[in-house]
Amino acid sequence: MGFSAQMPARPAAERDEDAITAWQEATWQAVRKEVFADWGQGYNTIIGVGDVTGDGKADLLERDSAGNVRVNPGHDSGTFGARIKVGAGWQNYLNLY
Ligand SMILES: [Ca+2]
Repeated sequence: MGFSAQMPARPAAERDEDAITAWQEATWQAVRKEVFADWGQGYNTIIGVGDVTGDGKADLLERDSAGNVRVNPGHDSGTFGARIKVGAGWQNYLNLY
């Protein structure tokens, strides 16, 4: 059908590569924040999923290679709380969305 779920068939006509690069070098560097250190070796998926805990704050969801799924509840300060196991048996799924 001429398209891929991963790559668009052609770039957006409105895409301004110079503006994107400038944003990445200036704005993104100023606002990015380390939320965890030395993290992720045991995880094969880490995604921002919105609010799954119901408190109105965005959370992180991660899956380890054994298929366990955990959520780190987001805080107003831009940090995340300790992980909470919310599922198991998800190792056979290629992706989580
Ligand atoms: Ca939340």
